[in-house]
Amino acid sequence: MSQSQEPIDQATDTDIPVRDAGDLANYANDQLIDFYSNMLFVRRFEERVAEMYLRAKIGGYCHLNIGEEATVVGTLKALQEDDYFFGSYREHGFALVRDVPAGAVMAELFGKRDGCARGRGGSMHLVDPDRRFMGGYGIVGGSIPLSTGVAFAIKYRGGDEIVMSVFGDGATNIGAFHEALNMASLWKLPTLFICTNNLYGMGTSVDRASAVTELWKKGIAYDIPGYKVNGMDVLAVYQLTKKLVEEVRRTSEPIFVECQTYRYRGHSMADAGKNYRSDEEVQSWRERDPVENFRKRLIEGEIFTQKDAEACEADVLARVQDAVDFAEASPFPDVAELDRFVYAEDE
Ligand SMILES: Cc1ncc(C[n+]2csc(CCOP(=O)(O)OP(=O)(O)O)c2C)c(N)n1
Ligand SMILES: [Mg+2]
Repeated sequence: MSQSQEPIDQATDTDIPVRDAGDLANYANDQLIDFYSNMLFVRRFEERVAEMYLRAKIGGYCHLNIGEEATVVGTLKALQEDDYFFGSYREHGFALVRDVPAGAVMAELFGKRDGCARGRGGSMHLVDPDRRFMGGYGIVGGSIPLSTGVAFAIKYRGGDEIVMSVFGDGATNIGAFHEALNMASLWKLPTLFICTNNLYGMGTSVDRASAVTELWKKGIAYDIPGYKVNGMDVLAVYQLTKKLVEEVRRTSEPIFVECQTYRYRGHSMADAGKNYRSDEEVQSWRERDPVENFRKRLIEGEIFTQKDAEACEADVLARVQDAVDFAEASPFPDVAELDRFVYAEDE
């Protein structure tokens, strides 16, 4: 597989184009199909999560990645296995792409014992330290200082891993975001900060909440280079992120990326997503659908056929069903164990 050798120029003014995709020819067929099947898997998994929520199999808060699949897949696929990932509460898709077993993710959403947090965390607190998937956090911006702390630990012990820290547009208005970016820059910590700008923090649009609406600029105040990418195009996201992951690893200095994306559904399962945006707006983003458009592109580019796409769909649906079956079969945690994991246990 050969990557595009185009230089990556840093965004330095307001006129930067939203970076668009590389050529299919720069990728091996297997990799393109892998990107597609991962995006489709996130889409179908999340649709099933919504259904399971309405069937009261899942309780509490529940935020879906539907619409954001290109950003989820394009960013995470650029990370190496021993790199660390931190996310927000909108993290189901990231867990799946990080290869946390889908059954363990669904079981966690069901609050079951075989969940990836043993049924203690639920939707917002998926975690899998073995895969360096460090969560899943309910506090907006709360994971950003933690991810910076892990980057400090890597540097302190002389490792060559990096940290990918993913958060929403709303999180960039939180004090902890600014403190963490300042420290990451001052101490040159290997962190790739990724902002998923889906235009809203709950029902509040970016321009009502943030004095600076070009979010990629927010790192520049701390001398952190900023980039913006079309977050609806998996190749555009992957191509840029891949280069920046290696840049962070090489220099041990932080970089900031804004992925312009959109969530089709409401903020959470409790929000219909209709009061603060128009149907036309949602429709205009649906026309840029990352999954549909990529499938068309792969068929037109003769990477796979319509028949292959159907086989992929069937395989994805079967795997989602397996995850649901696994979650159903798993028991709830024993009530007698309610206070386990609150304190460290002797070996
Ligand atoms: C510190 C804090 N303040 C407020 C909330 C309530 N809250 C939950 S999600 C959210 C919006 C965050 O939006 P954004 O960062 O853009 O992420 P998105 O949901 O769009 O992925 C808010 C205000 C919270 N969880 N934590
Ligand atoms: Mg947002």
